[in-house]
Amino acid sequence: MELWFTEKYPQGWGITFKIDKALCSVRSPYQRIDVLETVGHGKLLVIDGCVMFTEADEFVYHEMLTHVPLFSHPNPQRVLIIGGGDGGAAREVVRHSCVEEVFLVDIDEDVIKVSKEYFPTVSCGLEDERVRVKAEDGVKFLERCEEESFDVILVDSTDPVGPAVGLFEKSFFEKCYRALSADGIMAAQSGSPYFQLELVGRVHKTVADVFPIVHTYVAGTPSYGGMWTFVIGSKGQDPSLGPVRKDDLVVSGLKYYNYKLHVGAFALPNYILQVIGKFGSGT
Ligand code: AG3
Repeated sequence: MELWFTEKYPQGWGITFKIDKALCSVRSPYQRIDVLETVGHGKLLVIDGCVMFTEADEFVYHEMLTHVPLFSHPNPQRVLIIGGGDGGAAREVVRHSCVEEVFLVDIDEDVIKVSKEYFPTVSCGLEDERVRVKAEDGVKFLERCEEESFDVILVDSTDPVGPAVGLFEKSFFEKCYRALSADGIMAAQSGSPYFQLELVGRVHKTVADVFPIVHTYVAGTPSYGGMWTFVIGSKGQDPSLGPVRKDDLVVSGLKYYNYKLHVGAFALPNYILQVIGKFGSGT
């Protein structure tokens, strides 16, 4: 018997993996979490039927969510990750020696537990002594924190269904803005330009209502069916102009991000420029 897992996207699309065996299935108070051993892509983390990552290509998403904003900031010392309980984003953030303190706030403690048990090469970021992990609602955490508490905020959420809905709302981005320092930067995953084009446009415009400098950028993520988008909002530096720091981190083991790619990731196809309202503006 052959086992296959398919994440079903709208319009009759799907992303399918051949599965060796199912390793774990947890129903947390918030969502269903599954770990599957694939035949060709290592272990796969699935939340509510959506692919979170495979071991084979998680580096693309995690490096691009983190290093684009972190290298756009002159001196990121305090970083907040909302979601990201698997630890992949934290693993990338702590590569930056200027980072002094990282808060990781994920609503679902079970994601953290499952990742620690099944994905040690991803969850290792949570073990760094600079990282403080909190299992709570990111929106409530932001409401409590003082103004200008963080230099960089990263939103590593699931799709805007279930517990992540609030992480795509204007009021959430306003809270991020308030919690960011004067030259602070926020980056968030903003969906698939093939399967969720309306979402890509909506999130960009929502962030543009809050931050003075806003861009959408892309990366090639096979396990999400092709390209993926991220939105970045900045109070000071324009991240699309390229990295403002260059240190030896990039040559010391990153698998996707490099300085040229940082700039190149902001070059968008016309159909994406159209939905974010930048087509024809020369950007
Ligand atoms: N964050 C989820 C990206 C969204 C995937 N969506 C989908 N497959 N429909 C991934 C978490 C990794 N830390």
